[in-house]
Amino acid sequence: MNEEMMKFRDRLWYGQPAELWEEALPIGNGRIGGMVYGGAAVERIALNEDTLWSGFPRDTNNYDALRHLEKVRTLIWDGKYEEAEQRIERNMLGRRTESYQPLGDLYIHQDLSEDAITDYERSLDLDTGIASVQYRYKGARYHREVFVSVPDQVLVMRLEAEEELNITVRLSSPLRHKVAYAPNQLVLVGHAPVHIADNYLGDHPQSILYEESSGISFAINVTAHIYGGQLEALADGRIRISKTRSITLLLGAATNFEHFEQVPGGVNPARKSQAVLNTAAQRPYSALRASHIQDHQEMYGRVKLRLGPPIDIDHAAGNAALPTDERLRKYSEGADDPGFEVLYFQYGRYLLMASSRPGTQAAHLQGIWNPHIQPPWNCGYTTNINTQMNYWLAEVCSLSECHEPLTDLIRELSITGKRTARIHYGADGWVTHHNVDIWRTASPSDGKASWAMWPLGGVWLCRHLWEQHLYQPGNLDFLRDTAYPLMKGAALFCIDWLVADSGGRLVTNPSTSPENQFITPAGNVCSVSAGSTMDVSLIRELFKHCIQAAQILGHDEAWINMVKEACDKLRPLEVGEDGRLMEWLEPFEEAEPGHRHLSHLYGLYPGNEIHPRHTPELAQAARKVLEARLEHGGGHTGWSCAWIINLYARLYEGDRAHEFIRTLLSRSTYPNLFDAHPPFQIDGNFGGTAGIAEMLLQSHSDCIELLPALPMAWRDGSVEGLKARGGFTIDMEWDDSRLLRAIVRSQHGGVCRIRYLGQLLEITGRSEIQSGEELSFTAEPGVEYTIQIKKS
Ligand code: FUC
Repeated sequence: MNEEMMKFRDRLWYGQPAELWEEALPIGNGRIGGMVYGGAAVERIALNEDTLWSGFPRDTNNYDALRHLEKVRTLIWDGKYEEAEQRIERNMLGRRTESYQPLGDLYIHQDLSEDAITDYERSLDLDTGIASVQYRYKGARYHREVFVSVPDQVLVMRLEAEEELNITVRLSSPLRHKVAYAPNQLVLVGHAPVHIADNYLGDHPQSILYEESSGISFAINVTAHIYGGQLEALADGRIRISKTRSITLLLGAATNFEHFEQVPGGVNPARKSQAVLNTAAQRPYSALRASHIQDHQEMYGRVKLRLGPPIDIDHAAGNAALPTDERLRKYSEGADDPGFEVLYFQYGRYLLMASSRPGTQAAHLQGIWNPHIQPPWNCGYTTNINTQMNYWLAEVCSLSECHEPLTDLIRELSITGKRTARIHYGADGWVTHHNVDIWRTASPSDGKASWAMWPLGGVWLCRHLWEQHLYQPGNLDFLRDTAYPLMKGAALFCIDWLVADSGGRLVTNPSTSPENQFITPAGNVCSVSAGSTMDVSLIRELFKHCIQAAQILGHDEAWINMVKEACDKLRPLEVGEDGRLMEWLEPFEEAEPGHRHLSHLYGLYPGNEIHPRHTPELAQAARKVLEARLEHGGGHTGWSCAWIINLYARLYEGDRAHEFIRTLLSRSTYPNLFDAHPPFQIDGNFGGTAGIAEMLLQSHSDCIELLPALPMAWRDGSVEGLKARGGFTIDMEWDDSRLLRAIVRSQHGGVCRIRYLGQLLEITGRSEIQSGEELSFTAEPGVEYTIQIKKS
């Protein structure tokens, strides 16, 4: 590939090193993360390991909570919302969750003066998962590349130069640590705090509590391979490498975290990390690189997207050849650049691959990347939108194995959450509130009821189990052994949690609509009432999924009959006098009409209770909510904007959805294309990618819809490899806003109905395909047809 062609690959590139963390480029294997700054004289890679958290397992439940539940319910029925809220905040909440921690930094210092550097470029190639830095120094070429390997579980850096390299390698950590040079390895060992006293305030060491016997400890090990030259261990724990033109550095990292219920201490992290590093060190650089690229490309290459006409290298618009920061700036100023939107889409896929792989921890608010001891919102799992948004893209964008860590998190929460359900609410099943950490804290956090008093986190998470089933319906083992038991546990809690209102309808009490507040009849701002729309939407959906799952599995007839009965009695969605979908049971006025959460639109996206074809009145009422929120400044955080893209896609409003892609990328994106809440929060990246997919393909109702929300800005394009529910893979090509060609591949057989431009499509000449077979057709909208796909 020549240099001109390279510019058109899926890559981020810059003409100067990163100064800020939000300019550095992320690499990761789901477990080890690195932010590559790319300095020529001083390279810094800010490191993370996904099990390095503050704290240790402890009982965070509030044994007092249950005593207040009935009183709170009565206060709410009596309209004494303020009093109920106070009682909850004083008596029914728990404690703050723990924080994800930075691991440390790898520094490479080179003896060169920055002034003599020319032709500098650093980049991240999404297609290979390799970050590179190259430049000339006094005319000689220098090149460095770095990646984190899934197969070998190490970070690998290779430095090459036309002249002799003279470098020192140093490790450090913002946490308590020591560095030593053991034979052939630089080793840093350290400890995470057991508690961080306060967040939001920046890194204040005085508010950090260390207790080395109970917190998590960790190690980073670095070893170097040189080809000729010298390696010398310096007294202060650095290593100096000189007189060689090629160096390979391998970095391993580990903690002694074993399990959310176990006090860390049983394993020696340095030994654990060393063992992995020693195995990798036996393989030559070329083999490490080849296995990494193979693993990466097998997943990354599953989906290809083009927006805009096919690229003609000779006449390409200048955009793709611009450095990414400049490209972002031009785009933010209004330049049309659909190729940049493609880059953002693929970057979302890349980030999920880099932060969530089978066997690792699920991606949290910052994926796996974090330099702070007191990160914003503890870098936790916020389950009232953020954690789920991280996984909206997983199935449709063909990264379904990246979903597995979320399933593990749900499984573990069902264990801690069972105790919380019993202790806090005297309920069966399992429950989770809005903040979760590595210790699988399921109890409410402290603070305000508007965020903490929300026992529906587990119910929303269960949607992700059902989604996995819908995309892979052939995997009945998953449905029977994993999804159904967890969904049933969450539903058991809901059955106990629901209460009847005065009209006999089932609602929740107490209830909030995540993190919004209303004006009470007395004129006060309050968050607590009964039966918020989101609560009942979530519960209805879970009940329906349980009913369908039990039918497929032939399970639990008697229990399911009871669930059906409860489901029928749930409060329905209601439209207020102003034509908007109601957020609460009562027609309260919102305290913040432009609030960032769009909780009552759950049924439109990610849920499917509201649909422009099946429930047009509700869809119209949802549209009104959206417009009203936006009129008052809603959508102002990255994730909120990303949610809006998906909501407009579901309303078939492609141009409106595209407007918010532009807003997300222009207003809420850092130079390294990380999403800005602000501060950095990765959900907007993932939600944005999911939104782009949702505009091109939908499969949540009774059929697969091709190009359901295609904006004018994407008149031409093609996509390969998107996934549809039912186990289908879809390729499409379109031109001048009209579908030219589509290919449907089936993994599991089953019925496949396709809709395009509001019509079900005729598939010329064929009505049946076999499982595993391909079906391609020329799109001629107009005739209703169902493709029956037989099981092979
Ligand atoms: C929820 C949101 C905030 C933020 C936090 C991590 O509380 O309301 O905007 O994203 O999660």
